[in-house]
Amino acid sequence: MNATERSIAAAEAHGAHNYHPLPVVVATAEGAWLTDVEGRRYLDMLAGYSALNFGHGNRRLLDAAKAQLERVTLTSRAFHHDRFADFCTELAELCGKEMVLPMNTGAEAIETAVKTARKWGYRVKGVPDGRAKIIVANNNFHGRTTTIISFSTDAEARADHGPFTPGFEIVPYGDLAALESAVDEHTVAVLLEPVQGEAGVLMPPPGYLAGVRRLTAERNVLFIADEIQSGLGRTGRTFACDHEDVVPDMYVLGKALGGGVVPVSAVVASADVLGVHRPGEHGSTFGGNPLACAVALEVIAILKTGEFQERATRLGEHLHHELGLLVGTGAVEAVRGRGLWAGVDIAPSLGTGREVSERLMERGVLVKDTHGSTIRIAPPLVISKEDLDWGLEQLRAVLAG
Ligand code: IF1
Repeated sequence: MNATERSIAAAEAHGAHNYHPLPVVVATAEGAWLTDVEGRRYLDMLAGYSALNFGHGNRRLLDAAKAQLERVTLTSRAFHHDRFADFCTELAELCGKEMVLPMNTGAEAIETAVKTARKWGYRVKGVPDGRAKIIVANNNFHGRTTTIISFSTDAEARADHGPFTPGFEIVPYGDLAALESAVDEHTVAVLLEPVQGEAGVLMPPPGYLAGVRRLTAERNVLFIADEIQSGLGRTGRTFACDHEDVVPDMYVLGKALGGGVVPVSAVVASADVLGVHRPGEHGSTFGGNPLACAVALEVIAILKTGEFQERATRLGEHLHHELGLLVGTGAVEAVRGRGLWAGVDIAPSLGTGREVSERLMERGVLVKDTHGSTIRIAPPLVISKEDLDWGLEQLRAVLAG
């Protein structure tokens, strides 16, 4: 057995089988490129599901992490530390909000947003205790905790994980009329992805986000935008909501906020909303730790330049132009997305998304399928036009059979 086979065999023997990874064992990475244990190189067109927007081994992020590693990495929130205030101040400013509640994973931030909305409902809006309702969209993906899959429409995510958490209602994504009729006096929030990632990079109908914003403002309901995957430059703006000039009541952030170096997530909102939390009512051992704050502060500084949003816009236009040429050729049935983010529906006759991903892997490109014959394309935003074109060349070659 070679190093790849040995590593995979051991992983299968001792790692739970909650994933079915492509048969590649990554050893090092730099920019948009990965190198496996055999020394083979691959173009990364997944970027950790948008956690690696700023590329592998980003020098600014590694230097920020290394400097902090030598100072202090964890204090718990039992004490202050000297990066926390700056992190909260800078992130709140980036979002145009007043307060930040830091966590670690996206799911933890979603759970924090759910708990915050319910608490706001009882303590501010005056919803009777235990009656708070949160409206979500079908085909959502917000994480994998028991409460979050309670409002999932994905049978696989829900199977054998019951009993489920009540207090959620599901409406069709993009359907404002359905949302309007679902909002009632117990509704405390609407939770949406501004672009539905796992569903296959589904874009909202034009005006939908603005309509949700108007409706929730009128009905005193919190609009929670899950920008964990769509945010921080991926679609060409700092937030996907920016494309419709929509400002939600709560931004839920994760993935790229930690630069692909450390898990960092957060809920960002006004003091009226996040001010509902009192000491001891919510928290996490690692939430807002010094290392996380140091890296996230560098991510925020990078985002403030606008450089990556501009790259995602410019290269994204090129990506979508090239992918658009494949539609109608018989190989690709549809392409969706914005910026350096695309969902590509491959003609099922050519294979499943997994099969296409395996063929791309053989040509040195790594992507991830979502459902059926859809693959997602989401490279690090540092990718060069030449590398993007080379990746597209491999896709055209795979689709040509
Ligand atoms: C896996 C999917 C993507 C997310 C949005 C919250 C979270 C995610 C919009 C939770 C996480 C990850 C989870 C990862 C694969 C990936 C994923 F396929 F699962 F659905 F990107 F589409 N909101 N998405 O996309 O954040 O707790 O993971 O930090 O679970 O396999 P997390």
